[in-house]
Amino acid sequence: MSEYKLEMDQPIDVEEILQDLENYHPRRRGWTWREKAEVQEAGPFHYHEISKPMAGSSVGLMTAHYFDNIDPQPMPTITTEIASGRFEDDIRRMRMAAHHGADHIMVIRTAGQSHFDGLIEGTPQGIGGVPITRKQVRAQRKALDLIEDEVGRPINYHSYVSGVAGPEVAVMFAEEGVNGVHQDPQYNVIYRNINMIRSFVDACESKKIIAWGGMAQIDGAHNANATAREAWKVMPELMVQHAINAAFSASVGIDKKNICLSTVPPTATPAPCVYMDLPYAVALRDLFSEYRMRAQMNTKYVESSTRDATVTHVLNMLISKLTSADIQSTITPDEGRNVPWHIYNIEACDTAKQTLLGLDGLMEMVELKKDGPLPEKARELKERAVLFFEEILAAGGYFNAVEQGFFVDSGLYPERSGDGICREIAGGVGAGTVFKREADYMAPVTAHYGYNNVAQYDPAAVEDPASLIGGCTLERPEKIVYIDELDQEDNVNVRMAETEQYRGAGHHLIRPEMEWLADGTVMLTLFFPASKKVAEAAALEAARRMGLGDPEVISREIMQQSEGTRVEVKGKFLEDIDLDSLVIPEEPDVMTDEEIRADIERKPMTVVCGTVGDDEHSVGLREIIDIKHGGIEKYGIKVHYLGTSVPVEKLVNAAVELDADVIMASTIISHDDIHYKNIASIDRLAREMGIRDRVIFIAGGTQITPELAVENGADAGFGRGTKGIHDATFMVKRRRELEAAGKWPR
Ligand code: Z97
Repeated sequence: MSEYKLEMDQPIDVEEILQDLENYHPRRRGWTWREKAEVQEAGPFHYHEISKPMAGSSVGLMTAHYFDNIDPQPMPTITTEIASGRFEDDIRRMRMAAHHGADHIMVIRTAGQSHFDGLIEGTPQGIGGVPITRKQVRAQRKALDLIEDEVGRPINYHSYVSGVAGPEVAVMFAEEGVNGVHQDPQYNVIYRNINMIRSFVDACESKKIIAWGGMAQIDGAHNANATAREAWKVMPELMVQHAINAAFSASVGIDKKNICLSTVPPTATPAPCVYMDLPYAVALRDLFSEYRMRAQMNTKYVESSTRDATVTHVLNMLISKLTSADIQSTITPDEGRNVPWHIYNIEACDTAKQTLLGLDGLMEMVELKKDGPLPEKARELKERAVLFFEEILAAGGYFNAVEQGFFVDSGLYPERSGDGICREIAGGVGAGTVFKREADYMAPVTAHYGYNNVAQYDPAAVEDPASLIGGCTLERPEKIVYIDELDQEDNVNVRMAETEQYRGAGHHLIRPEMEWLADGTVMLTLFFPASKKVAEAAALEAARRMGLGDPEVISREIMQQSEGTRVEVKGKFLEDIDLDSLVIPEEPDVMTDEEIRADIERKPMTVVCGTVGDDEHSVGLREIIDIKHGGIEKYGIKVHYLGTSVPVEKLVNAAVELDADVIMASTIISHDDIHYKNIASIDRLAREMGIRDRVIFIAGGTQITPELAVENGADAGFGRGTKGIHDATFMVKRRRELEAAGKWPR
């Protein structure tokens, strides 16, 4: 077995992962929940419900660097859903997602896999997801084993046990250490038109295997919400669907703490969504208190805007927080515009972490009302669901109810709109394929549902039928028949050979990427002062002229129909960038606080500063100078602040009068390049006054590019993200240089 380990400063080696896969077996099975941390402290903050920290490496929220890079982890499991179609590239995304806090990686299947009557083998490329095969699952579980060592937290791996081959897939998942699955026979029936008898019989077998594997199970009720014409009206039905699958699963033997309801807030803004969604969530918790909740944002009304999707997601998490969801999904704008890109997975993981941490401790301060519209509406929903159930019984049971179109009807039960999905009991894929087991039927396997006449061979083996053959593949993984590739054209080796020059320790070429290595995909955001139609056409034309291949508009937003439209375009930039040709600026080197302070003590330093020109911005400069914000005052530097809208002449004159060592000009407004023009004026005036060679001149502002500031006459320029310590380091070093050159003291 290889000793391969991930190194923080090296990309994961997918080729290494693919080595010796035939002998790789998962090191554990079953789902892992987060545990509450014993210590609810991180950095300067006290939390109330954070989970155990990641013991390895992670990437905290953007602002964490202000607080010692803390990365507290909320309690719910965080799911990311990956659907790029190439599992080898998804492996890299999994590592990124795990570092951003995902501990539940859900792999979406390729279109149509539900109708495959058996396992797929090899590693063909998928559409809208990956073909789930043993090799693909094994490679990804192996990669996740390495990734979880790196991040120091177990990672749950997940896909689907639905479709015509449900039980076969379930066995393969149990063998390969998959930790979570979607399994709900109602999904087969309603959404994939797979025969209902076949689906429910198969589900018995599948659920038995899921139970053996300790996997968490998510149901399919949310699909009604995404399908019904008016999603918020199917609330009673959603509860009925949850009830059927939850009770079914528990009776087959899945531990209730691993049975998760797939909850979706039934609506999204502009509806008053919390008013509608919260009673629904409360009703679910009341009815299904023994089960777990997997919360997912509403995607029925998602738009192709990251902003819009993010708000919907955050509102979803408010409901999750108020009602204690156990798993938080992070469905992304991918759903809206079919761009399953790395960045959206990661952004959505961060959105979840940020929101859930921001809402930490909420329930210690507020409580859900025990009277008024919340409990009244929750009760009403429960009553509607119970009545729905009674009508199913009156109709002769579930199968008859489906035949009569009870489900995914857009009326609020008991109203019916007559637009429900009807399936025939004797119809659908796989109809007529269920047979009663013969009296002498026997299967020498572990985790098998129903009649199994083992006693005919050995009464002692009744509790453990697999003992008849010395253990089945669930206990004896070496008995698994591993098939590598069946298709010589469509497989991972062929795909990876095509991108070889962009991979590996010594590679020299790089391309921008969104989902597949070197795919060259880029996105542009453009604003045109024009109507939507014109702006779209203009955006495509601009993208073409920039040299982008296959430009396509993926999002548009009207600002005002005549004044302008914001457009996002994706396209291909297929040129290679040679890493050796890049000029990479050095990281600013920063002196320690002590070193700077000692230098100022050795020799005092006076700074004269202000925001120059007609510019009233004061915050940035105050951040740099005020001791309150860790500015340069704290090192003992004497600062004369002249205020805002300071004429450049006044600043230079003050430098002369005060015999300042440093002129510090803040210049924020960048209209017509006025910021650089200000810099050039100060330089010129300082020369005219004869002080330029004995004063350090630095310029700062959010739009300042250091090189351009220097080109225009400053000794240094400081842009966005600058802190007082950067300026102070520069000033001290520059003064030392001048001293060494004999130009100081003046
Ligand atoms: C989710 N965002 O996490 P096929 N079984 C069930 C399902 O809900 C689904 C499948 C199978 C979503 C994931 C939607 N769910 C996407 C209960 C799909 C998928 O191979 O596409 O037929 O199976 O719930």
